Parts: sequence; C-alpha cells; structure tokens
Amino acid sequence: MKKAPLCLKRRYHCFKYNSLLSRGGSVLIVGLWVLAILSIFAVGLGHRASIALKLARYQKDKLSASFLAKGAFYKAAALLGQDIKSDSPTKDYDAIAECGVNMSGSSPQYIFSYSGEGKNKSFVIGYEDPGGNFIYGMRDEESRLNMNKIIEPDKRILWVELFRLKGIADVERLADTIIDWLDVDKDNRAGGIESAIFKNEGFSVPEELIIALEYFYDTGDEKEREAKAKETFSMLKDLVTVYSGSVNINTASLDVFKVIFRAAVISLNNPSLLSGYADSLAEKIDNFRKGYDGLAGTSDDNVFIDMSSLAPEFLGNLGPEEAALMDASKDNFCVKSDIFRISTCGYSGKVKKTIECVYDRRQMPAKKILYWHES
Ligand SMILES: [Ca+2]
Ligand SMILES: [Ca+2]
Ligand SMILES: [Ca+2]
Repeated sequence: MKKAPLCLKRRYHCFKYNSLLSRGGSVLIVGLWVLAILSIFAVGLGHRASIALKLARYQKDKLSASFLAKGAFYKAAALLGQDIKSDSPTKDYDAIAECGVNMSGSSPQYIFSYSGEGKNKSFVIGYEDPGGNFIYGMRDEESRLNMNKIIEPDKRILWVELFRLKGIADVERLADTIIDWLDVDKDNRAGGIESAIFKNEGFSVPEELIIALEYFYDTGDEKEREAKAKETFSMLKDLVTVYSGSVNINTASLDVFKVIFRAAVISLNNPSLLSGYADSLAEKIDNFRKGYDGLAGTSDDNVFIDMSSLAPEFLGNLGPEEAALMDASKDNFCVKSDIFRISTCGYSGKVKKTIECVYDRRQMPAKKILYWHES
C-alpha cells in the first residue's frame, strides 16, 4: 500500500487539532453563556428576595409602630384614671403642667415616653404648640370655647369677640349665621339667614365649622369660598372645640381669656369697664399661672384650686374694675377637666404611626372615645 505523503499527514493532524480547538471553544462559550444566564437569574432571585425581606420588615415595623402608638394611648388613659383617684393630690384640678396627670415630681419626658430594643422601638405622648415646640403630655378640651354651647342670645357676644380678636370681617352677620346654623330652631336672627341646608344641631367635630363658613363666604366662586373658609378656620381652630363644658381657668390660652372678658365688658354695659381691663385681667391670670420663673407648664406654676375662692395672692393683685369683671365672668370657668386630646406616636425602625383622639375620662355613664384618627 502506498503511504500518504508526509505533508498530507501533517495537514490532516493540523485539521484534527483545529477542529478539536474549535469544538472546545464552542463549549467554553456555551458554558460562559450558561454561567452568565445563571448569574443574572441568581442576582434577580436575590433582588426579589431582598425586596420581599424589606417588605416583610416594613410590615413588621408598621404593625409594631401601630401597637406602640396604641400602647401609648392606653398609658395616657391609665394616667387620666389615676389622676382622679381619691388619693391623688391633683384629683380636684388640671393645669398646664399637670394636665390630666399627677406628675409626682417626675419629668414629663419620663412619664410620656418609652424607648426599648436599643431605641429601635419607642413611643411618645405629646403635641406641638403653636410655636412648633414639642410638649410632652396631653391637652384638655376645657382649655377652649365649646362652639355648640355658645348659641343662646346672651352668649352670642362670645362669637362676635372671638371673630373680632382674630381680625375677621363682618363679625355680627357671621355670628348670627353660625348660630342659626347650630340652633335647633329655623327662625332668622336679626342678621342671620336660616337656610334649608343648615344643620340645626351642634357640630360633631370642630372641622364642621368649615362647611358653615363656606356657606357664609359663598360668592359663586368655589375655590375662593373654600380658601376663605379654610383661612378663617385656621385662625380659630386652636381656640374652639365641640366636646367640653366650661373653660378651665388653669389651662385656657390668653386669647380665650381675652374673648371671655371682652364679651363680659360688653354684656355688663358698664362705661367704667373699658375693654382695656378685659385684656389686663387676662394677662394677670396668665402671669399668675406661670409662677416665678415666668414660664407656663413648669413645676413652679400657680394653680387655681376652686373657683369660689380663686387664690388670695391673685385677687390681691387685681384693680376694682378687674375684680368686678372676674366676678361677673366666673360662671364661664372651672378648674378641673374631663375631656382630653391625646396625641401619640409609635416608632419602629424607620416607621412612624400616629393616633389623635379625644377621650372622656368620666366614669359615669362610661369612659369613652369621642374621636379617633390613626395615620
Ligand atoms: Ca388633675
Ligand atoms: Ca337654626
Ligand atoms: Ca412656671
């Protein structure tokens, strides 16, 4: 048999080697592709797992924060209950520093906050004052004027002075319209305008005042009407409520005193009682309450224990006109509160949940929640 020439053998081996090399390359490329696809798949799975984990953690934190905010409410309700027990030294009054609570010398932060799990879970009970400062504790609704209780003819002047204090225009007509909106009858007042759409009963929540104001400011332009009503409500909202009875002289704001005393000056129709006495009396009450440090809500604050005797130190500081005005206005006031606004925040991780509620702590007929909002 004839042997193949050497060059042909070499070319045959070279071809075989190249073929093997090419096949190996293909396998490598396929392998690399598979590896790449598997890597993308693994990264995708990891990403989805991480999102699921974050969602689960968020849900867990949301639930924890919500329960912490509710826990804070139950703590506040328990404190309100303890404050009126027969052995509580603060059972007969409520003031700015001890509003519905007996502090027993503790700091407000200690009583109204909690922190656990390395500060990862916490709650606070408190609110922001009009100046934006956070205040630990609760507020009483008795510090405000109850809109539903100022509908009688002799109380009408309180609406007028309230609007006047805030620089709101057309005070007489606005007062009559609001009273006609609230009173059960359907008889027009002098400047009032009873309408078929009026509620003819008290507001259920303070924000219902906005609807009555929208009616008053209706000029046919919906946006203008809404804006004007909201602007007026924002000027009044810290001074009014729909829940309380009398005004607590220990907790009411300077503005609430000015409204009450200015109204009393007009009701008394006594020329010697100029409205300047109304404001000076309001300021004297406010200053007396602040105590020696001049700050409201601190441990040295003075408190009125009962309305019949007030406080000799305070009375001694009044002029005869102010004393007469105080005497004529006494029926508006109380020294103890029943209904409290409780604002709580629960924190878990980065999640925050809040509760705003109004709570009546009286035992009879039963303690009850008058308003509840979670967010
Ligand atoms: Ca008390
Ligand atoms: Ca009416
Ligand atoms: Ca003080």
